[in-house]
Amino acid sequence: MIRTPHSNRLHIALFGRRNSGKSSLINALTGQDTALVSPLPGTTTDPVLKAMEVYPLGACLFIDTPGFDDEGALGTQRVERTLQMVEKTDIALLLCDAALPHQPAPAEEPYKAWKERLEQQGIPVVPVLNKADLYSPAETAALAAHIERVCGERPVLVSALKRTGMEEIRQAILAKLPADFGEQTITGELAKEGDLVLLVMPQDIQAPKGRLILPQVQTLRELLDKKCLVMSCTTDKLGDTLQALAAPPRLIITDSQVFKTVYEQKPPQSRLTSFSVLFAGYKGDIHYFAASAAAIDRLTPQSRVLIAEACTHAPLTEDIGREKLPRLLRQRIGEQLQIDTVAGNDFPHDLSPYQLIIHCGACMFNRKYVLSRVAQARTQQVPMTNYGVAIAYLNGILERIVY
Ligand SMILES: Nc1nc2c(ncn2[C@@H]2O[C@H](COP(=O)(O)OP(=O)(O)OP(=O)(O)O)[C@@H](O)[C@H]2O)c(=O)[nH]1
Ligand SMILES: [Mg+2]
Repeated sequence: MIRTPHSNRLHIALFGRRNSGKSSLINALTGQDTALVSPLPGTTTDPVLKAMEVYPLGACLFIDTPGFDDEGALGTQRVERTLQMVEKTDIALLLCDAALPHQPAPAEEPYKAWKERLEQQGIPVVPVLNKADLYSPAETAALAAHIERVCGERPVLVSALKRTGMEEIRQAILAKLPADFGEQTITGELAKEGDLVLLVMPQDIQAPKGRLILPQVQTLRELLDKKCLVMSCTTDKLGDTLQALAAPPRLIITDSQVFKTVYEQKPPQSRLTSFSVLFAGYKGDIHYFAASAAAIDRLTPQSRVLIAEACTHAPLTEDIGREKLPRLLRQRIGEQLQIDTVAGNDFPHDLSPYQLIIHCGACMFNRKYVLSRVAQARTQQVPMTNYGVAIAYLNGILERIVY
C-alpha cells in the first residue's frame, strides 16, 4: 500500500463534445501521453483513468470520457459509460467549444444542460474554453463572453496543444473544491489520541495472501496518525489479547463477520464497532444504512433483495456477499427469497423491483460514488444498507454498537 488508492483520490472528470480536446487536456494536465488523441471525433471509446499527485490538489484521479454528443448504437453505449463516470465525479471540467462570432452557431448548446445536470448531482463544474491558440485575443474574448452567457460563468481559457492555462485550471479546481473535501475520517470521534484501540481481524480464506485488506490498512494508518495505541489480533486470540492488556480497550473494531463472538467476549467498558460500519459512515450514509436495516423485518419470502459488490473478484467459498449474507437472510425470511447480485459498475437504474439493497463496504469506490447510489435509492424510496450494518442488525446488536 505505497500509493494512495484510487478510492481516496479527488476524482476530476473531463466532459465535453467529441473532438473538443478532452484527451489532449488530460495529457496536458498530467504532462504525459495518457490518452489517445486524434482529429477523428469519437477517438475515446472508454473512460481512461490516470492517477497523479497534483500540487496543490494532492492525490488526484483524472478521468477522460467519450464525448457526450456521441451517436449511433455504439455511441449511445459510450454516452452511457460517460454517465457512469458522472456518478464518481468529485469535480468536473466542462470543455466548451463555441463557434466564432462570424461562424454559424452550433444548432444546440449542450453546456447549460450539462452544467445543470452535473450541479444537480452536487458536482462543482469548471467551464473551460480549449483551443485558445486558434483564436485572436478579440475572438477569444468574444467566445468567452458567449460561453459566459450560456453557462452563467466565465470559462478558464486554455490550449491543451500549447499547454497554456494549466495553472489557471488547477486554481479554478481548488477554488471550487468543497471546503470539507478529504476531511472525512474513518474513526471520527470514536478514537482520539492516547486511546487504546483493539482491531479484531480474522485472516480467513478471503484475506489476500500475505496482505491486509484495504479497510484494515486504512484504519490502522489513521489510528497511528491520531496517536492511538493500537493492538490487533485474530478472533481466536481475542480472549488472550484482552487478558494481556492492562486496561480494557476504549474501542474494539472488528471484522463484521465475527461481530457476535466479539460482542459476547468484550469487556463492558469497551465500545464496539466494525470496519464495515465505520466505512459505511466514511464512504456512505450510515444513518440511511442503519435506518434501512429495519427493512429486513419487512421482507417476505416473495421479496427481492439486491446485493451490490464493488469488487469484481471471483466468488470464494464462504464469500460474504454471495454466501453468508444470502444464507442469513434466507434462514430468517424463507428459502424462496430472491437475491440478485451485481458487481463493479453494474447497478440497475431502476431499483423499484427491490425491497432492500445491501451494499458492500465499497473500499474500492470513492465516497461520491456510494453517495450517488444512496441518492438514487432514496429518490426511488428503496431502503439501502450495507454488509456490516445488515449483519449487525441480523445479529440483533445494531443498537449496541457505535458509529
Ligand atoms: N489547435 C488546437 N488543437 C487542439 C487542442 N486540443 C486538442 N486539439 C486537437 O483537437 C483534436 C481532438 O482532440 P482530442 O483530445 O482527441 O479530443 P477529444 O475531446 O478527446 O475527442 P474524442 O475522444 O473524440 O471525444 C485533435 O486533433 C487535437 O490535436 C488545442 O488546444 N489547440
Ligand atoms: Mg478523447
